[in-house]
Amino acid sequence: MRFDILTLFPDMFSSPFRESILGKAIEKGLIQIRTINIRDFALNKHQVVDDTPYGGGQGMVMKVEPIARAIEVVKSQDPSAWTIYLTPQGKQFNQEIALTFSSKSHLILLCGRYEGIDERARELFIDEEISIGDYVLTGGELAAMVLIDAVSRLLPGVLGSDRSAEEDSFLNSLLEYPQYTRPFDFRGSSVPDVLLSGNHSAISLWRRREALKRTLARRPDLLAKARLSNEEQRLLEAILQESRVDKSGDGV
Ligand code: 4HQ
Repeated sequence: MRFDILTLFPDMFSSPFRESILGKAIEKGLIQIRTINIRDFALNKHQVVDDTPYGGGQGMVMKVEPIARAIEVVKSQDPSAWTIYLTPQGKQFNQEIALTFSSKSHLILLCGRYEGIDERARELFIDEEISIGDYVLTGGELAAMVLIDAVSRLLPGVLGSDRSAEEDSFLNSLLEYPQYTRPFDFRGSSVPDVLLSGNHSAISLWRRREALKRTLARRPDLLAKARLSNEEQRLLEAILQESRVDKSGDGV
């Protein structure tokens, strides 16, 4: 899979993608990440890429021509490339969108700075607008990195093992169960006994209960749209029943 990043700050991308899993994926040729400096496509003498907004107001707007030329160069090499603009005004990124993008062969990611890009660049060259969340960044670069990271780890061979079943678990909308490793006792806080029991069905049952409890407590919105198995449904009923008993104060 290829990612072409259009940015005014290509250096921001060097170390995050050299490290660890993505670095290995690049070495193995599973993903290819290119940065393209939008400034190289400014034809004016001083390579100006921004200008003041029509109508006045604060800040600067990224000019349409350098963006247009940069995208057109990439698109002329591969007309099938899908062009994404990172913006808080876009559709909110999630695991399902990551999965959809992972089946594309070539993404172009446009990173805006300042007050964003000229509206005509969006209308004429952008296939889809994506937001990584409701907060304001200084530019689209970090958002592009988040997207590339989440998409790349879904590609075959990028993670060591086949994790597809686990990805399903998030798409099925449950949070993960708690994890522990050595030591058994840390400052008086110990690991739940069941995890040392060697009883695999008891461990699996405990984990499913904990995942349900955690999702209920922290992300009831996820639980509402979760597709639970019959057994998970029963476990959830039992958890809800327990919490009703706790609240009623019986036996206290
Ligand atoms: N920005 N999700 C403003 C973001 C952002 C986000 C990128 C800041 C675009 C012009 N991008 N520039 N949140 O905050 O994607």
